[in-house]
Amino acid sequence: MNSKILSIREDLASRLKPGRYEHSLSVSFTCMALAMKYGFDLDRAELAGILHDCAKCYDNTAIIEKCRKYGLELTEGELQAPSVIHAKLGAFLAEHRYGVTDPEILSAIACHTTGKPEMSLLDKILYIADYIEPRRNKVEALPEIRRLAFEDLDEALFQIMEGTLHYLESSGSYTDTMTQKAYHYYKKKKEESK
Ligand code: DGI
Ligand code: FE
Ligand code: FE
Repeated sequence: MNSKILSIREDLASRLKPGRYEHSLSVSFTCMALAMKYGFDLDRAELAGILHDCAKCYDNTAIIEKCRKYGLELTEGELQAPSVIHAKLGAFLAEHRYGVTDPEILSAIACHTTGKPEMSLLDKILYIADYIEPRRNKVEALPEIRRLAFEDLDEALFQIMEGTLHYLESSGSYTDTMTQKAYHYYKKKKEESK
């Protein structure tokens, strides 16, 4: 086992609410399961998963304050959809509080909420694991998407992006530019591959 992982877990268990910590553990194991299927390093997948929501120990106001304090620039869209910002601060904390230097892990944490065009394998694994982890139960299509995640990673990615966008639109939430860019990129890719 990666020696860092136990001390990171201990720290997160003391900072996150129990449900959020449980979700983080569940995402880390789901990341490892997807890494087994698609051939990615298990320790790196686990680390991305356990840390992905590390900024969620703060509320959105505190998250924005911390971004200002650490010089992390926020776009107008992010300020209008503040629930996406924990991903950016999370990547910063992963590096500066937890000592992660692996750029692929930091990238996966930074884009785990919105996705982005041209995602790496680890970016996709974390984005999908966050959505399908066994403790999640809010989305009706989850059983089908869980099965799909282990059959066709890109199709699962697309369906999750589409479902998230529909959900945000139907609930009247502002959708961040990156959420839209990511969706349109993968929609075009899917159409071109037909
Ligand atoms: O942190 P989690 O709850 O595990 O999940 P997450 O990081 O995927 O997303 C956190 C929330 O952000 C979730 O309720 C969906 C929402 N979200 C994702 N993209 C956007 C968004 N909210 C708005 N307003 N706009 C977006 O583009
Ligand atoms: Fe998150
Ligand atoms: Fe999460």
